[in-house]
Amino acid sequence: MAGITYEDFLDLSYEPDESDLVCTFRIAPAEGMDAEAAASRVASESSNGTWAALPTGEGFTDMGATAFAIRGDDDDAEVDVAYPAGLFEPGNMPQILSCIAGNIMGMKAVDTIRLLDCEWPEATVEAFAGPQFGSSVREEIFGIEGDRPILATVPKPKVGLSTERHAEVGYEAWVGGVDLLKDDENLTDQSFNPYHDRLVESLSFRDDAEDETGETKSYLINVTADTNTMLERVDLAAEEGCEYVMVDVITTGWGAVQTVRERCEDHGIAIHAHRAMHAAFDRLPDHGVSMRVLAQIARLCGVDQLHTGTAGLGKLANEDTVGINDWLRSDLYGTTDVLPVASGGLHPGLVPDLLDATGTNVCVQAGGGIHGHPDGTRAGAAALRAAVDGYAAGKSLEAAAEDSPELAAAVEEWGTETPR
Ligand code: CAP
Ligand code: MG
Repeated sequence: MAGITYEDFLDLSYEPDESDLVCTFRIAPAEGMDAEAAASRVASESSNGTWAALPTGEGFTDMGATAFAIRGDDDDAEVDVAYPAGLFEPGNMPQILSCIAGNIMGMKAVDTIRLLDCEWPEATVEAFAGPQFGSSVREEIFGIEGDRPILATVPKPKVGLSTERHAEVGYEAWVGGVDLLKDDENLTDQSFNPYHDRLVESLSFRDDAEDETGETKSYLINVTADTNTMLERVDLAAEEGCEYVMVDVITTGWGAVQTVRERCEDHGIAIHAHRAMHAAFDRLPDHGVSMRVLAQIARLCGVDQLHTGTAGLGKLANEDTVGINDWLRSDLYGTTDVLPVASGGLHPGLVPDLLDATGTNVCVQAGGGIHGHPDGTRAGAAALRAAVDGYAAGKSLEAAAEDSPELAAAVEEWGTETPR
């Protein structure tokens, strides 16, 4: 029967149009399948084909993708696939992902498949809101001039602290020298620390900390929930005077992130994106969706800050922090950048190596590395601040520690080692 078959999705002479979305996959074809056969099946299933030959003709517009480049061999191939613009609903990230990272992740034609990278065409990018503030939060919210990262902390233990104790820990950290207090990813509206009480209490302590230090302090409350509840929480946060909210963007889902982004623009507040569960997609090197692509999606959907790891220095496995951060700052048809957040097992002794790797246009976030300080939260925050101020002033960690007993105590406690 004439019609669409898998062969129609492979054309090694095809040159992508500038309106095509080009995706690069790493593919391990299944037994008995060569790279070309696997590549054509991936292009087919992710656009408009299926296992059976299909009739075409009147009333059909061809939205087929084309596998146009194959590198490597039949065990491990890198494949470029071009998707025509008309395949996608403009500005609908869930729909795009149902194509390029949908059924193909489970196809029997491949043993493993990983979406490594995307080249986003201009019209596709422009259909998304993109970030409102990006790295300009450093100046716009905090008025930080010069070469120092935003410093953030998350109270620990991550859940279980009462509202009052949580807010007091935040106060100690602010006064000690951090800029931003953030909730942990699994703290939302539990009975031991309800959302609205925490919001009001924390902002009251924030005001005290600002009065005491003369610096701008801010609080990121975690609004993560179903979409309607998130919108209510965003409204409340804005009404009470927050500059930011935090969303667990992977567990929440990108459609909800897009909706929250719109509401945040109504209020002029920024989004801090926590990436809890990203490793379910990106940890296995041969399968899933790379953190690079998740970061691209986050930028299109409009988050302002995004966790991208610690360049190998922290407690969690992370992939290519520096390359991802470069992408988040790269020119994307004039789209605002995203401020990378380094977090997970950081402490003051790691600051010089971290900032050497990431640069200073980042947010440095430490939980245990502040609250686990032998002299408590305030001293822990002072130690982290001394480490970044020392770095900005061109001092070695040792020299900075000579001027700061808190930093000296932190280095004595944790050295410059990566925790596990
Ligand atoms: C860090 C953290 C963050 C992780 C997330 C935690 O605490 O609060 O959620 O950094 O990882 O719960 O682990 P510590 P990533 O500073 O005490 O490690 O940034 O890689 O997404
Ligand atoms: Mg956390």
